[in-house]
Amino acid sequence: MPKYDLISIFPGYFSALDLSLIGKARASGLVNISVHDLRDHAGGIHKSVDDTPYGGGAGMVMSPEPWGKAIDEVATSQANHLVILTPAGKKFDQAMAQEFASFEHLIFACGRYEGIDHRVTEFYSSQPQFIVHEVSIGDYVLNGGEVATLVMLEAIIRLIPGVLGNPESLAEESHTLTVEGEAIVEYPNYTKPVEWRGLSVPEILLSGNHGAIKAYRTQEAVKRTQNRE
Ligand code: JE8
Repeated sequence: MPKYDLISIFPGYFSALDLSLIGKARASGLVNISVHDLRDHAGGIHKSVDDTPYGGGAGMVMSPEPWGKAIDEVATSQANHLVILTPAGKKFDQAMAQEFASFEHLIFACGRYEGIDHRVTEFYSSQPQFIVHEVSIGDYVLNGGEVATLVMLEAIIRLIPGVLGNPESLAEESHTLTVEGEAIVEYPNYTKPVEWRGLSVPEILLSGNHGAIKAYRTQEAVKRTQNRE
């Protein structure tokens, strides 16, 4: 079963991983998630994990020593994929989710403040049993890596065999749908009642003509894809 080790000074963020699909996947032994408090590896009576930046500048930088200890504690002799969340990282997308879903062990380093001393990236990149991935979930500013890790885990874990009840919904969904080899977004969905606040469900969806419905859905999905770009 795939193992995910999450390291953070705010382990409470990850209580959401007890819920819904991910909570069920954990309870049924499809994935193993361990949350680790970086402060357990902090030094001194004040348990500090940060310090002022060399070269000056605003804010604080996370010290490498607690990170080294926390990462070494969860490392195995096998391939360790170390994911370091940073706005400077490679943009996370569905292809990366698929790649990460194929790994048996991922370590997520969730920094705060101005981020983690860069020697953590440098050191583990130089270790043959580690593969370091600097990842960003998108071009907007977050306060740390925790929420980004939640986003990534949700995208990754639903791809693990057995996690989705209905594997058809995996093949059918957005970003795997294609028209002439191009990825298109989802078509719009409707359910009962057939009329709501003066708005009707498109007639064709009530027709029972499966060929026409498929063509209509593709046409609407292509429209949405074009409006988005
Ligand atoms: C982070 C982050 C991802 C994304 C990830 C990790 C650690 C103003 N400063 C905010 C600038 C440097 C980073 C500071 C906060 N921070 C942000 C992210 C992310 N993954 N897509 N946006 N932001 C850290 C510290």
